[in-house]
Order: sequence, then structure tokens, then C-alpha cells
Amino acid sequence: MNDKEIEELIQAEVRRQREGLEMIPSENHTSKDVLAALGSRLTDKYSEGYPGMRYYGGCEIVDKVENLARDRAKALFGVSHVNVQPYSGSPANMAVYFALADPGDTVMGLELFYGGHMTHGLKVNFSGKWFNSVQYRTGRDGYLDYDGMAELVKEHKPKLIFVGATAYPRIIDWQRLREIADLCGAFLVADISHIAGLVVAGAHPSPVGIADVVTTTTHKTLRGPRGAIIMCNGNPSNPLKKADRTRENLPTLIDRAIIPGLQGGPHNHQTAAIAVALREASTPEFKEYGHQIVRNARHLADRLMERGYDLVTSGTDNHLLLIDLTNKNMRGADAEKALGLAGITVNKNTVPFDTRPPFDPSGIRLGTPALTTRGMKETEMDQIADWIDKAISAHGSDAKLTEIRGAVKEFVKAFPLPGEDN
Ligand code: DSN
Repeated sequence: MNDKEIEELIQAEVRRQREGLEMIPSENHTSKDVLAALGSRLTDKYSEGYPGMRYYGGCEIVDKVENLARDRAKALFGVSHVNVQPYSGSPANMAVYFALADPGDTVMGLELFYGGHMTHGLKVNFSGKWFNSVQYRTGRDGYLDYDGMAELVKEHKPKLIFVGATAYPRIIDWQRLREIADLCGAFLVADISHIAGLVVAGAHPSPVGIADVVTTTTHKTLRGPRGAIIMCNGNPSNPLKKADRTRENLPTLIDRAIIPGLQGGPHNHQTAAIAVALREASTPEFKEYGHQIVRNARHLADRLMERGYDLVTSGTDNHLLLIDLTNKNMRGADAEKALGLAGITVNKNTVPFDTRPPFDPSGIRLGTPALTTRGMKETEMDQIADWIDKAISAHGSDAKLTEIRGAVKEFVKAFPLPGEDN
């Protein structure tokens, strides 16, 4: 690369990832093939529209790329229609609102500070500013409060209900949510961004066929490039025609929301990389990967609880752990910093009913998708639990944290990033 400044920064970031433990549960390490597709000349091509109906010439090859991505997603998730063009998760969710609601309509989602996402109706997000957003929460026990949701649905009669989480460690009961949405005829939207890889592995129930629309980013447990897809069933899409807001018309409504509703040219390099990731996710190895993510998270949760850590819901069913550090007299930010100095990357996070402010919350959120990609298993989780505990206890002692960092750096040499040799 001629741009030495950027090249050095890229190399520095690769070293940071290689020499540490990436435990932010929404992150992962992609394969060399995904990176190759992302770095390809497909990025040079404009192709507004959809395969076979573009506003530009020269699209015959990117049409094949997009069709391949769509077909692979359909087969993997078992759904009849997929839009692979959303630039990322927030634009994907925005397209669902655009397709199914008008400004001022009532919508519902899990409050961000109880594990939801900004686009699920946070007051300062477009979803909370442009719509009448009613937010549901978890109960005191940290589990989704399905009964409370049902009451809210009966009272507010939302047009659409978003369900999905960024910090929820338990299985989501899609069938129960379907019944709740049906109380007022709302569209049910499942945002499975965090758990998509677990869903395709069979390690978490799938909402396909239960929810009306399913959105997911492609870069979390699904282990693809940054990007997103939207899935639904219904009549074949006709993006050139206006359509009423019916379940049969969902494919057309979604496609028209992406373009001309919200986006311009699709990112063809990203579409190709999504296609590569979807192929990888359809292998038996990926199924095993998804289950190992959960085994690792459960094992880590048990080891940390043995050391007195207070986990929201007292454990996990999926890829992440949410730890309330109140009983350790520590702020999430301090734990994030101490762990960072020890070479373990996590993020501070609110816990349900947090008494501290969102930017200085009581908890940390951590997970196992990236560690599992590197081949780590339960034995390694024992060691990592020990370091997490030691680093949190050593908060403020740079010497002790540096010592752990050195040990982490040695340890990870046996677990190379995808495509690297140890
Ligand atoms: N930033 C994502 C996460 O970390 O969960 C949500 O968009």
C-alpha cells in the first residue's frame, strides 16, 4: 500500500486484535475470503435497483453476485424473500419502519437501557422522534417481561413491534411474541443481529415463519462483513409497483423501502462478502461453531459466578454475559478500562434498572463469538475467567494489569486469527 500512514494503522489494529482477547459480543473475526471480497473491485460499480431491473448499464455481473447472496440467505434461513442491500443494521431497521408505518404511528421496542437497540424506539433516535414509541422492559429478574408487554400492546395498539436485543443473555420466545403482536394485529419484527449465527447453527430458535419480518446484521455471530439483510415471506416482490401494507406484500414493501425509499447504490463488494459469509455459515463446521459459542459463554458464566460475579439472569443461554458490578464496588467504565489494559476488550453497559447513568453504567457486556472463532473452548474459558477476575481486582494497578496483558499475549499465540498461522 502506498499510503503508509493508513497501512501502519491497519497493521496496528490487526496486532491489537491478534494479541488480545476480543470479547465485545457483537464483534467477530472474518475469514480471508470475506476480506478478499470486501477488498475487491466490486466496490467500483454503481447498480441502483435490483437484479434484472437496474438504473445503470454493466450490471450483469453484480446481478449474479446479488442473486447468489439472496439465494444463499433464503436457503440458510428458510425464507422466501431476502433483501441484501441494507448498508448496516440501523438502515435495515429504518427500512422496516419506512415500509410498515407512517410518522406518528405507535411502535414498540425494548428500551435500550434494558438490552434493546437505539433503532427500537429510543427517544433520541429517528425511531423515537418520528414515531410514537412505547418502550417495554425486562422484569427485575432480567428476563423479558412478556406479560407486561401484552398489557402495553393492549393499551397502545402499536402498528409494529420490534423484538431483539444487544444485551440480553436469554432465549427469546418468538411464539409468545407472535401471540402478543396478534393481540392488536401488529407486525412483529425480529431483529436477530446478535444471534443470527446461533439461529443458523440451531443454537437459538429461529423467528422465521413466526415474525413477519426478520432483520439481521451480517457481522456479528454470523461472522460476515459489516452489512445487513432483511427477510420476509409473501408474494414475489415487484419493486416497481406501489403496494398496500399487507403481509402478502411484505417483499415489495421492503424492497421499495430500501430503494427508492432510503438508499442509493448497493455496496456490491459488501454484498459479495455477505454471500461468502453465508456460504461459510451453511457448513457443518459453522453449526458446531454456533454451539461452541454457547458452551463457551455458559462455561465462562459459571466460572465468573463462582467468583462472586452477579450476572443478569444468573447466567446465559446465548453468546453473551451481562455483569452487574455493583457488588464489586466497581463502575462498568473502570472494569472496561482495567480489562483493556490487561488485553481483554469488553464494553461498559447498562444493566436492567441501572441506578447509574447510561454513559457511566454499572455493568459490562462480554461474549464469546470472536474467541470461539479463534478455536478457544471451555478449557480456555477457565483461564480467561481467572484473568477477568484478576484484572478487575487489580483495577488501578498498572503493573499487575501489564503482567496479565503479557500472559494474554503469549496465550493467544496458539489461537491465530482466521487465515493466519501460529
Ligand atoms: N453496536 C451494536 C452492538 O454492539 O450490539 C448494536 O448496534
